[in-house]
Amino acid sequence: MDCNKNLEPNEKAGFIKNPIITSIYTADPAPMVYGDTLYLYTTHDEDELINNFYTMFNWHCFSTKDMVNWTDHGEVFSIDDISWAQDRAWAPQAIERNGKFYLYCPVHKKNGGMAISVGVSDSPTGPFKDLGYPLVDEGDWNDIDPTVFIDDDGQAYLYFGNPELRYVLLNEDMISYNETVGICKIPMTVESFGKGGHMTGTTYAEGPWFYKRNGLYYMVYAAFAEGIHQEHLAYSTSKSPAGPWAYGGVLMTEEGGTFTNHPGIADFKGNSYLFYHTGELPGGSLFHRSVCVAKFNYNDDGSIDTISKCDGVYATE
Ligand code: FUB
Repeated sequence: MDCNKNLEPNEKAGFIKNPIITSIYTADPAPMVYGDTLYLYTTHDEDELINNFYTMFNWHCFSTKDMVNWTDHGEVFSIDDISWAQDRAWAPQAIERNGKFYLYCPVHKKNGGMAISVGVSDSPTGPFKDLGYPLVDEGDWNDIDPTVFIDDDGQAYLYFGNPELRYVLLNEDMISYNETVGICKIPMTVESFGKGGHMTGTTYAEGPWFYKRNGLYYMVYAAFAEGIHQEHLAYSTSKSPAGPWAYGGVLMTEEGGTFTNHPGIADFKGNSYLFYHTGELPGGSLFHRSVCVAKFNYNDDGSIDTISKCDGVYATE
């Protein structure tokens, strides 16, 4: 489905055109609104693959003030900046606190397994500096795809994980967590994440995106339906930041055209946006993805209807 074909040539200047980044292959979009600007952090799929697998060494940043015109800030953090990392610069998320910017990034360690690095910068566009050691490192493969949120009471949460959803309570410094509470495991139940085809028997797979709206907590994530080996996007809600979570439904069907999909949600200048990725740039594949965006609305009860890939390509009032 090519939504952009619906636009007349003389209309395109004022409209979102997907994929929004066309200079390089990008995936795992992570929007962060700061001031009047939306910063978009992405992973970067290299053109040349190693061992026919995800070949990813750095994170990039793009910004916009109108959702149409994008500024490319280039590479802002890299595997080369993380002394203990080997490769797999996977899905990041950024947040600002007290004038500093924190970029949480999963990486493959030199001694095996995945772990989460945090890069710190005085600017949203970096450069980011790693701590010199992992923030979260359980010694297994679950520690990927961090999502960070600061609640109204000042408590920051870092959720992450594939196939299990786990979280830590970040300390106010944002570079350490409450080790007394430790790493909390969310019960992976059908009530919370729907009956599905991933390893826990639920739909939940990876790529969580945690936020709060009108007192309701949302977890949006990449998910597998039973018997379908391609990710769709789904969501769950909770009245508390630690759950219990209640399955909300499918947010976007398997229309991304790649094995993975990955959500990023942002409210910006009066509109709500879902960022995701597809394989739609020329040469696209499951290892050559491209970031896209759709505009959506919440229902009065906070639920979200399934979002189409074509929603919002006309959006920029
Ligand atoms: O891009 C590498 C990995 O694929 C991400 O960490 C996952 O969310 C999936 O998109």
